[in-house]
Amino acid sequence: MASIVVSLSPASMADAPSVRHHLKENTKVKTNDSSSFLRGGYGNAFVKSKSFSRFSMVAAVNVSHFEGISMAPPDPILGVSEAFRASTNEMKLNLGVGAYRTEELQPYVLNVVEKAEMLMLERGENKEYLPIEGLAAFNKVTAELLFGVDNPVIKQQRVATVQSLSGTGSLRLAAALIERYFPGAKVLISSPSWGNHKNIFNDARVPWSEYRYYDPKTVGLDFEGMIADIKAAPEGSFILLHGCAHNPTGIDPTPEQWENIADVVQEKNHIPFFDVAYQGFASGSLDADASSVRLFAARGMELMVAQSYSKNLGLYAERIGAINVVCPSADAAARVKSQLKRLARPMYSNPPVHGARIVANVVGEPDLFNEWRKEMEMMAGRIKSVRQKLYDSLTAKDQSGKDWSFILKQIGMFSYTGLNKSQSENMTNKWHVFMTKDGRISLAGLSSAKCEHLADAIIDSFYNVV
Ligand code: PGU
Repeated sequence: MASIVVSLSPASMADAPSVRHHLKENTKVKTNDSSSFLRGGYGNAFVKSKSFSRFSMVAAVNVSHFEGISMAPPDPILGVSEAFRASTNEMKLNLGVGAYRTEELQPYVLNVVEKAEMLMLERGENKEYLPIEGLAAFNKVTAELLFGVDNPVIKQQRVATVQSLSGTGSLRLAAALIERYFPGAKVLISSPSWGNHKNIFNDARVPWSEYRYYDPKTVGLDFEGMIADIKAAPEGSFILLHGCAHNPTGIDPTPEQWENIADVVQEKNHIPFFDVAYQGFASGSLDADASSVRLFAARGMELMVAQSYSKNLGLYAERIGAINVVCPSADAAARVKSQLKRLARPMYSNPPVHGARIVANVVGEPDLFNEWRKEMEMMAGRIKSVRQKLYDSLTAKDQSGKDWSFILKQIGMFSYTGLNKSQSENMTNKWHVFMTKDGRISLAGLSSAKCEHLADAIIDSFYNVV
């Protein structure tokens, strides 16, 4: 029910004593008909005025525009961090978000990042707007890092690179390009995938469907299902592929399987669309982790790649990444870039400079670059060592003979434990292990000291909860 407030301005009130008698200031008049008000539009919705001969009456219509909005559910991943912060339990462990922690479970700022920031301060760089496409030095090094400096796509200037708001923003910009230039084209997403993929394409109004990826029976890749679904997709679909360290499963195709995937994608005239959020973080090697993308590029295929520096440089909050579109010619790349800029301009105008300068300095300066590689190996190494320790603890504690070795086969930040929703809830409610409800745990948030506790929690949840 809408309420209407009718008020009179003091001047008009003075002129109209008889009206004042009947209409006191802020008299509320109730009405059921909010629709007629809404039809009137929102431009001057709060105030409707009418002139009478001796006074002017102003009717302020006090209809709430926001009261009817319902509460959104918490985000399945970032909501876990909120719940973790709210918990006061001493044993609490945050294995929800994919963010690297030290052995002391503290956030980690890379030494190379601090060094790059010192350099930036010394240089006294300004805070002027960047161009819409971002920092030129960043765009150059980010594409080179992805494809390799000597890659023909780089040499022939066939890559349209636009700095965007980390991995998420880069995917969103690419989704906007698909929506505008490939109307009706479908994006195929792996089942399962990083939860935000579906949100991104939904919000961009790009139709999507899923291809089979994970086989719970083997706790491995359903390669035949994947190939069959990619084959069955309408010709010219966009196939979203995780470049390395598939999230959430930690299961990647082998090099031979990547070749087969490329065969089918090519056969069906699909467009490969890579999400590379973990370059260097999966194996510790920047080149090895980019090999899937390079394999497709080497076939002369057109493709898109969204990049993120959240994990490999620990720049989570700087929102630094890029969208790269490999085109058939330098001319086409220039045109595609111009359209990406045109899409970015009304969305966020231009990207932030700080993270872009950090990346440009670290990747562009040989000393910092080598130091970065060592730090990345260290981070990837710590994750591998807690992965091993978790496996050892599970095998030592679980007397049933269950084979936990799938944990060792998974790569990257995550382990997909196979725990279902209620088992995952038990992990949190009983053991204070905060994690997503799909059974994924972020090993980047685990310390050696907590491996035993985690193994106890997993065994209890696995055997005692259905
Ligand atoms: N793509 C994949 C496959 C990811 O896992 C993530 C982050 C992104 C893109 C986006 O990362 P940016 O920070 O935008 O560069 N996934 C993490 C982080 C939390 C989240 O959901 O944003 C995760 O825990 O899955």
